[in-house]
Amino acid sequence: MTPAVGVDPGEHAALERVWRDRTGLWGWLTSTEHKSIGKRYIITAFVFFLLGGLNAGLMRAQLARPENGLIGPDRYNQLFTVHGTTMMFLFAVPIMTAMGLYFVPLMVGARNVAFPRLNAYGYWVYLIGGTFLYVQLLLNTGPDTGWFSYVPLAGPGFSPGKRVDTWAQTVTFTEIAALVGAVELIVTIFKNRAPGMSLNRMPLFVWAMLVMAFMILFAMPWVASATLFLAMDRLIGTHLFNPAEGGDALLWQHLFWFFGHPEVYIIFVPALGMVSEIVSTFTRRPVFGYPAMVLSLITTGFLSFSLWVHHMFVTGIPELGSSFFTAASFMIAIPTGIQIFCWIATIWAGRPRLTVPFLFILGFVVTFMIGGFSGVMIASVPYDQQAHDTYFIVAHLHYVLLGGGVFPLFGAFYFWYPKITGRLLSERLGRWHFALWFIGVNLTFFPMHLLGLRGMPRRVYTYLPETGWGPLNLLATIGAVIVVLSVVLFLVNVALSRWKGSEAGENPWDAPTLEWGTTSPPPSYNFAYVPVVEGRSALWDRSPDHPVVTGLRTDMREVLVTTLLDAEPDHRHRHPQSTVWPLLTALSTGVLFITLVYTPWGLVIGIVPLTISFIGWGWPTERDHQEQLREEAAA
Ligand code: HEM
Ligand SMILES: [Cu+2]
Repeated sequence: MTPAVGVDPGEHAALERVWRDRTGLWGWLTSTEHKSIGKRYIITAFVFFLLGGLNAGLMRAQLARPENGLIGPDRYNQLFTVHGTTMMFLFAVPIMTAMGLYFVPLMVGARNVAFPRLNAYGYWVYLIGGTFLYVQLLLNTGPDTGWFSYVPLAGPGFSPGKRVDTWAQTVTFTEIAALVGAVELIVTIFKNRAPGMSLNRMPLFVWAMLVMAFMILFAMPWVASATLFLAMDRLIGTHLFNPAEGGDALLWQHLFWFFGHPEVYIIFVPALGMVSEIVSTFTRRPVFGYPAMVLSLITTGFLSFSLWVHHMFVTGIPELGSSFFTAASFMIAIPTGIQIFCWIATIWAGRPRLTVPFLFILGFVVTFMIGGFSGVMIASVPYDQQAHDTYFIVAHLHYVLLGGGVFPLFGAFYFWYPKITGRLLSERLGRWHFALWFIGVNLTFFPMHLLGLRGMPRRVYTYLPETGWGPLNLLATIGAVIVVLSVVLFLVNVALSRWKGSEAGENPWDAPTLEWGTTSPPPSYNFAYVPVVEGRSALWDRSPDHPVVTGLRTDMREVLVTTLLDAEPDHRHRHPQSTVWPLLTALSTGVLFITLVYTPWGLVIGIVPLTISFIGWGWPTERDHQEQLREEAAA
């Protein structure tokens, strides 16, 4: 790789030597570089999106006409469960953390994430968990109790076999990976920002990632306890969820939704950050009302923890309680409303360039608002009692998840693809992709509102012709075909542009954030000279002979650690080498969790390789020793 303009070739060569991964397969397996991990994380999550889409396509094919015989009830149960589980646990949350793990270090001017080995571990654990789920689906032992696996259906009494255990362990794997990602993001943002990037100068995407990471930290432990309790009830005969023996079935729903509601905002909050970056770049002005934007993100994070009971309105909870959760559910519309008004103000005052990323943002606003409106409807108890468990809910949840998550993500792909690959995606194919996607999504999901109002329940594999649900279902399936076409077009675009796309250069969009201040793709060390940030829009506010940080060592991996509030230089830190131990530790974790599905002895068997790999992880190498000596000599 050639050095960036203005970088001394000697300096570049020295930095490359210490920061670059080994080449070949071994280098890939041992990499601890955030861009390498981030990229494979994004690709893996996208593959899970395609697999989840495949499940959805099969379901839509089955539902296209009444009494269709394509897929039987057992298969159908597995399909919607694996689809929901994939989309939520293996696609939406991981792809958001992955975007953070790739871009946050670049956006704050750091060389890598704070704990690079842990980062690699998180990715491998996630990959093993996802693969396990799909192996089980192919073996026809995929989970079949829905993505929230309610007890008592999911308990030992009604779901013998290993299907639910598979679900519980898949979720456990992804919890670990998500927590790892959250810890990485929080510490990197708090301690590795470039000098000058005080908290009130952080890009809105970084703020969104910070809020998301804290939400993961507070939400995941609840579902972790839930899946652990479920596994215990099933595996060693505890009765935590069994009312007959003093347990509590409703406890499951409280634990699950105390995580599950924040979960959708864990997907939505980073998307808000993406929207802000794209709006700002393509109107060429900072987003209007920075403090209001930041406070709205934080408020959304807090409020999202006070809504969970709106998923439980039909469980017979007291009326006063329901009213409280209705009010809270209405309230969450306020911070999102503020953000939308701030974007409108920004666009109003600027002159927007209608590039493909910007089109996806416009699509996001329209689609997400439809989902928001149906959300306000079902937040009111009497309406929810009517719509509960019908296709109205399926329509609503896809409008918010696709509108609030996938639209911004596609925008973000078009926006950042040139930074990752060095080439731009085709705008012409991109416009077709956008148009088909927008039409397809609305055609698939809008009719579901009507189906729900006409009484079609969710999670049914077929229906009678007399119900009259046939035509709208056919329409929805035609919509799904258009969605598939649009995604194929996207894949073609990605593949063609990889080879034939026009060269991006450092900053093709003239964007303000730091990641655009280095080559595309960035070198292994990100920045030859760690930048000093002079304003909220780092690149736009940069003075002609802008200052940089000098004096970091180039004969070993050394990074600058800064203070939490003002990002003043605090100390230097020796950064660990790449290693294979995170992979081995993840494999050991996999052995532990997967054998636990089949026998409680899994704990005893799995603890042995896990202990060995943790010891290996912490074992100092000769190189560590040498570097430590050099460090001491210099001090
Ligand atoms: C655009 C492609 C998609 C199509 C065609 C699609 C279609 C479907 C269908 C047919 C169902 C089952 C309805 C039922 O029988 O109850 C379903 C359920 C679901 N979908 Fe999607 N979906 C898509 C994308 C997504 C995405 C992107 C997400 C999340 C980010 C998602 C999350 C869910 C969830 C959570 C469920 C509920 C599963 C359950 O009932 O346990 N879907 N979807
Ligand atoms: Cu909710």
